[in-house]
This record gives sequence, C-alpha cells and structure tokens, in this order.
Amino acid sequence: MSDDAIQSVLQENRQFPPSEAFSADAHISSDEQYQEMWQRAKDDPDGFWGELARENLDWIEPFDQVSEGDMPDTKWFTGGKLNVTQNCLDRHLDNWRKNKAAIIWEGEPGDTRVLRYQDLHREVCRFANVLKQLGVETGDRVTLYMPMIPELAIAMLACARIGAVHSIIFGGFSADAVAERNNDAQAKLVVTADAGWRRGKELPLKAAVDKSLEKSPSVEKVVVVRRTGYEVEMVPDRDYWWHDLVETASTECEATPLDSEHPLFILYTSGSTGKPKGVLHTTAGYLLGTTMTSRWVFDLKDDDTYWCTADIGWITGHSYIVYGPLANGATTVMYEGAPNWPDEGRFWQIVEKYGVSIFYTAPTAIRAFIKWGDDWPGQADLSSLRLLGTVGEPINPEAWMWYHRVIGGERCPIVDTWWQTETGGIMISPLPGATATKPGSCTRPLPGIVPEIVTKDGQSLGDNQGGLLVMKQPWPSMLRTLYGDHDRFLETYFSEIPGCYFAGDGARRDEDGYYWIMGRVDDVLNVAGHRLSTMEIESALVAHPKVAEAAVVGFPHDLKGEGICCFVTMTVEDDSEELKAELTSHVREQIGAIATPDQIRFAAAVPKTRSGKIMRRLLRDIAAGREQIGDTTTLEDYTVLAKLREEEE
Ligand code: 7RM
Repeated sequence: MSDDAIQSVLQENRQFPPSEAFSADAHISSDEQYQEMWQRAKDDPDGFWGELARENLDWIEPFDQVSEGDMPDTKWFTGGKLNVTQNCLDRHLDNWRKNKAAIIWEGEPGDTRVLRYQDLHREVCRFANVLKQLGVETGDRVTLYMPMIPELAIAMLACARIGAVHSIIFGGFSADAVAERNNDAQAKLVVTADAGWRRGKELPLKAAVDKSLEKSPSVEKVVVVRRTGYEVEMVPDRDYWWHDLVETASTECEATPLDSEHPLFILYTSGSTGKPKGVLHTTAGYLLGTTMTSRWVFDLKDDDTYWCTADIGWITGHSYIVYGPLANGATTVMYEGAPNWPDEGRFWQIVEKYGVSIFYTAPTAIRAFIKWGDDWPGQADLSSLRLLGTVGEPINPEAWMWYHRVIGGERCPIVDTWWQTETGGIMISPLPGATATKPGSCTRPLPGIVPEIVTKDGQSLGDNQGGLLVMKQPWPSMLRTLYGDHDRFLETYFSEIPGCYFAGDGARRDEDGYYWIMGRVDDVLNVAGHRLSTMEIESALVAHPKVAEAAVVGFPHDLKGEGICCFVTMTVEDDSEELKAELTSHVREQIGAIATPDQIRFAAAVPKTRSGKIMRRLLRDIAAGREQIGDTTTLEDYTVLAKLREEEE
C-alpha cells in the first residue's frame, strides 16, 4: 500500500441486486445497459451529452458546440439559447400534464396547497412580472431568504424566467450571514417572509433581513410573503407585500431566451476558512445534469409521487425538489417543517397521506428515526414506497439495513447518491434497476462521470486503496466559478491535483469498481502514522446497539500525533465508565487496536449543521480543549453546544 493511502477498515459484504420486477420497468434496466452507456460517454463525451441535450431539453436556438475548452474552464452547449422555466413548466402545458400536480405542499401546521403545472406556470409568470416591475433585469442577483413554502419555488423559477440570478440563503442563517451574502453577490432585491414555522415556533425572517440591510446597501427592494402573521415593519418605497404585488400582475410572461452559459444561480457554501464560497451554476449544463440524473437515479415515472425532504436552501433542494423533478414533469412533494413535529411520525404520515412512491432523505435523519423507534413508521402505511434514496454523508451499513427493512419493507432499492454543491447533480450512485447495491457504498459513477482515486501526488491507486476522489473529465452540471473570485475557484478545486477536479473527499474503490466514500480528507486522522477515516470509526460505533449517533475527531496527542476522540449519543440513559470501556473495546474489536479511542464523550446530540454535516471544527476544538472559533450560526441545536461545553468544565 502506498504511504499516502488512507487505511480502510470497513468490511461489508452484503449485496442487494435489483428485483426483476423493478428492472423490467426501469429507465435503465440492466447492468449491461449501464456499462454500455458509461463506456460510450467516456469514449465520446460530446456525442453522448450532445445527444441527450438535443433529445431531452427544449431549445429556443440550437447549440453549435457541445463542449468548448478543457477543465476547469469548459463551456457547454455554446451558441444555444433556452430558458430553464420553459423546460420545467411550459413544455408540460400542451399535453395532459397541464393538470398534473407539480408541487404538493404540506405546511408545518398542517395546511396544504397543490399547484398543478398550469397553476405553477401562472404564479411564476406573475412573480416574474413583479420582479421586472421592481427593476430587476437579466443578470441581476436576487436573494431568497424564505421558509419552505411554495413561494420559494415560485420565486426561484420567476428569477430563472427573466434570467435573474437567485441566491438562496437557508432560513436558519443569521442577519450577518445574509448581509455577507448580499454584499458578495451585490444583490438588488431580497424576497423573504414575515416568519417561518419551526416546531410550532415562529422564526422571524423579515426582521433579520431588516438588520442585514443596515450592512448590505446594494439591496433596493424587499418583497415579503405573509406566512405566519408575525408582525413586521414595512419601510415605504422599499418593502412590499407579495400578495399586493401579484394581485395585479399578469399571468403571462414570455420566457427570456438565455445563453446556455447564462448564470442560473449562486449558492453559498461554507469554506474551511474565510468567507463563504459563492458556487455558480449556469443554465443548460445544470438543467441537463439535473434532468437526466433525476430520471436515471430516481427512475421517475409519470405516476410517481416523489418526495425529497431536504430544504431548498441547500443544493439538494435546488436540484432534486425543484429543477430536476419539474423538468421531468414529476409531482414533487414539499414539506415546510421538522420531522418530529407535532410528533416523530410526521414523515410517515406524509408518505401515507400522499402515497409517496420515491423518498429521498439524509443518513442523519435516518439515524434519528432509528432512535425514535420502529413504532412511528410502523403506525403508517408505507406500502406506496418503491424507491428510497440517501444523500449528504456516508450512510453506515446498520442505518442502511434499517432503512431497507423498516421503511422499504425489504422491497425498495436504496440509492446512496454521492455528489456536492459544486457538482450540481448526482455523480456516483446506484441505478435502481441496474445496480446491485452494497450497504454503505454509493456504488459506481453515472454515465459521463469519470472518477479516479489518487494519492496527493496524483498517482492512481489500485483497488481497495483509500485516497483522494477526483474527477478526470468535465461534466455539464459542474460549477463554473466561485462568484467574483475565479482565482479562488481554481485554487480550491483544481490546484491540489493538476488536471483534475478535487473537492475534498477521500474514498476507495473495491474490486467490483464500487466507490466507498470515507468522508472529507480533512477528517482523516493520522494516528501513530496510520491514516484512519473518522467515518469508519463512527460506523463501528453506531454498530453498537446502545449508540444512536457518533462523531469522531482527532486531537493533538503527545505519543500518537493524533488521538481519537469519540462523541456519542446513546439510545439508553447510561453515561457510566463501564459503558465507556465497553465502547472502547467494541471499536478495538471491530477495527483493531490502532483505532482504540482515547476519549469517549457522551453528548445529548451531535452538533450538526442544518444540512446534516457534523460540525467537526467545533468538536475538534472541544476535543483539544481550545476555545471555540469559527461560525456556528448553522448549529441545529445550540443547547447541544452548551451541554458539551458544560461537560468540559
Ligand atoms: C449533496 C450534498 C457535499 C459533501 C461531499 C461528501 C458528503 C454527500 C454523500 C456524501 C458520502 C454520500 N452537497 N456527501 N453525499 N458522503 N456518501 N452519498 O450534500 O455540498 O452539501 O456536501 O457531502 O463529503 O463532499 S454538499
């Protein structure tokens, strides 16, 4: 094994081939078909992507060239003109889908709204006209700081209709975070709501916008949706109610023809240091990527009811609640609230209520469901489900098996989808009718995606050697730049391994060509010269019946260089020294002496960002006994931090 390799200790041999019945109806229905597509795309990417773009997108003017230029500065479908909303809306209006539900929305308090494709088209046109009336022009940036309500999807699409660039800021961010993003994007207008619902409480949004505007002078106008009735201050000639504006707006608005490379949106993602990175996606490539991956991976059919539980404030919501499903004419469910409000059965009640057939969520949510007990899903009829998905972090095999058994009734394939904000769409994932799955593996690259595992010197590694996960070929939905900072874009993603895209993950590929993500490489520990993936130690911990959730970080250790600190939440009330010893020997048994934990800390919950990523920086600081630094505004539960801090004292 190379010195640079990351040691992989996860052993998992179970395999789940697709059922014949599922394969028979699937868009991609056999392993041979997948292999053929993948090889063709690798050998002739322009032929492959060009054909897909011609056949699956509506063009106002056809493109001249499929791709132009090498990675990182590849342009796609140059010369072509199109509009994303024409692809997501208008093209479904001249056929039976006009009265199909586009969005089924469920509010946290239990109110609902169904927008058929015709309705959505009208609302989008209306708000596009409002934007124009307020002075927003093609290319201008618009901040959306909103709850998970239909107006958020409408506002996104309205921007896309006129070529304005949306920048969605998740509703859990602070006023300062909004100001920073407004300034970076030089946003002209903000769309917000009075407040949003979160576990029965109101989360004031307009007030945060007011505060942010003291520090972000580029913003000229604010549009406010009335959601909860929470009291807000309206500044004359700056602030407008959504309902007043749309009342008089026309329901017709021609889609602006836009260049393939016209910016579609900016989405800020936190960097390891410094200010957030404004990931920029453009029109045609992003649309093609999300359209095809939605169809291939989720096997979307016209009679599906599809639900992705992410917040639209994250890339998963952009790509797989809004753009991908709508481009396919699908019915997409959107839920405003928390999974445990008013009780822990809420998700399963929604599945039953709408007859959800495809369900896409995060491993962190699955581990919460496990902790809450099998009774909650047991009380609902989940027989409508036919396909399950996961995204956001590696799923430990135990959680995978629970998902398969309890939610999927051992009948639904699971697609573990690996991708990033930067990749725009899913990159590595099973195809549910073609791929035999292995719990914990995101399996193989989608057609058109050419990954490699390399050392930090860029040398290719063989089977089962952990290393850096890179992409060797460009793909249409990749980010084009970091807004306003192309040098940072080049530096962040293309300097580490020259000629390749690298965005931070470690992985290994097994003898069947399956990829096993080992987490962020900055999460790799170096314990006495052994490079261990924190994720695999976490996986070993949660395999213990008393462990609900685990987060492992390194801390400076005199003898070993780095020591192993494990934060664990338990399924039982027990924080005894005996249990610590039991967990320590459990990890030794599962992985080996090299992975023996140096510290076990019991915590009420593992601190996570709102998108479900473990807040490792915070935990590292705690493990090392340093003062906490960095931005914790996205902490799901501040009391967790407080609790952990208490224990430290
Ligand atoms: C879609 C999204 C990206 C990071 C990525 C990984 C981790 C995402 C998986 C995963 C293992 C997966 N975008 N990640 N999906 N790790 N298996 N299926 O999450 O930009 O917010 O995060 O998330 O580390 O680099 S993101």
